[in-house]
Amino acid sequence: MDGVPGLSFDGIRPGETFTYQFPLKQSGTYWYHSHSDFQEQRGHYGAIVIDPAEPDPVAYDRDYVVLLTDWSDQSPQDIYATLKKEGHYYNRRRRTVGDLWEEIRQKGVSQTWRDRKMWNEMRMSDRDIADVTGYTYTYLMNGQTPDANWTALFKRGEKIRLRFINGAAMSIFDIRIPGLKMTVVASDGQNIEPVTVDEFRIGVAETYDVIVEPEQDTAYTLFAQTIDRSGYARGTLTSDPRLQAKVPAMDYAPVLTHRDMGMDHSAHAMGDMPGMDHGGNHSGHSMHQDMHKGMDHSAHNMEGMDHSQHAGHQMPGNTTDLGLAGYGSNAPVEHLPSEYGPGVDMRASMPANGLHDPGIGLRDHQQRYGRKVLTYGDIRNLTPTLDRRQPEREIQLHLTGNMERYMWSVNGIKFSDAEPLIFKYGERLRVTLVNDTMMTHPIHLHGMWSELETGDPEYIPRKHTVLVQPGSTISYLVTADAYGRWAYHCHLLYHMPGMFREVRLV
Ligand SMILES: [Cu+2]
Repeated sequence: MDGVPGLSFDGIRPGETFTYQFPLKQSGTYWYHSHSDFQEQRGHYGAIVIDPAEPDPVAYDRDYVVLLTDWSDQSPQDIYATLKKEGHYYNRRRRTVGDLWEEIRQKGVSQTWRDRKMWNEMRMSDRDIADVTGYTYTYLMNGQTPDANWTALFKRGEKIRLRFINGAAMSIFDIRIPGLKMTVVASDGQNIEPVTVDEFRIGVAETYDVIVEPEQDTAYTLFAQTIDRSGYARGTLTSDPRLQAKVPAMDYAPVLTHRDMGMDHSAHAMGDMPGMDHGGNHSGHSMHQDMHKGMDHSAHNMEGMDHSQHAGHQMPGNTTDLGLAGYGSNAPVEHLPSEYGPGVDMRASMPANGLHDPGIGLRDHQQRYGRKVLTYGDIRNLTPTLDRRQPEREIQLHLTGNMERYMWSVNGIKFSDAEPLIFKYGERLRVTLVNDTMMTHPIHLHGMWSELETGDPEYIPRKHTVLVQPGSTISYLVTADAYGRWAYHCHLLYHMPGMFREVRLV
């Protein structure tokens, strides 16, 4: 019943009734939405909360659903057509003359010139964090605009469970409640070992349940700024409906770096790369291919690199720096022939492991603001791993695209040209996702759990949607335990037409 029209059922025609019937084996915070056309962007979604049959391991006095979405008065068909014509259309964060002087002050004239030339030749912008932004979106909390200020009440001393659901079409949010610690107790409906944070990122389709315990009779702002800082959703948690708290300023907007291109060998990467030919005949889409041909990785001086600054930095095929030898994929990252074509503008040559990466725009929040930010590496399932088998099989999938042409694909092949992925009933497999783009993609597998390898094989958390950081890898285990034809796709609505696979269980 985790169905998608065209794959697992025929869809529901106007005026028709369709009855979903399924044995309830789970509990927790979930949501539902239309999978037809772009209906989800039009508001065709809702929250689902399933109470557990047994006593809840999480103690709380009251709970609220906090459903985050993005609304545009433009039709979704218009938005998609606009993106197809100009992938950067909604990105109004182009560089200014002031930015140029600041960059020169920080990096010097020659480095600034080299960096800018590179971005221009790739026909990319280092500010492409989100495709669709606050330029057209209003961000909603439980259907309310920031000014309408959705409000929830509490009594001092209560434990409040907030069930955050990201039901947006295209927007990844960073959530915090100034003045309150949040103890994360569940993700994607599954109980996890409680972890206390100041801030967390929620990808499209993910859910996170947190417990907060306000100790004062006052108001707090529920603040959910988008990943590109082009807007925010906002609400209030208060002991008195007449009170509201200050709405914080949004944090600085992130800028993409070489790390996000899967070239995590540094800030020096572009500067001291002998044999790189910046001149001449590069068409935009082949820039990276040429760049990597020209790079002599073996000769590149790796000494003096400060790995400690890169939490979770990991060379492909080397898991020792995580202390997890034998856990996670050891397979080298290999690009397929199908990844070389006009639909792919970038391939990560040295992708980092995304497990301990808070994500672009959040990496320095601990240092800068003293905020503890949740990472996937912090998540352990509350109860022991059910399927304890080692994977029999490994699959590496590359998330690929061309921003300029607004084409998205898997392994360089868009859905309409792709063969289904075949899973065999009963098998245990490992999927490693390699993000060969500079966007953050929330990848959603229908029908089966994505058991995210966060570090402890005894307590593997089960996710239905996994954020894959730009230029990074992440891997999870899957037990193929549900016959059928399942959708497997990026949950960013306008990436979905291309970045999509059918998984067929045989
Ligand atoms: Cu995507």
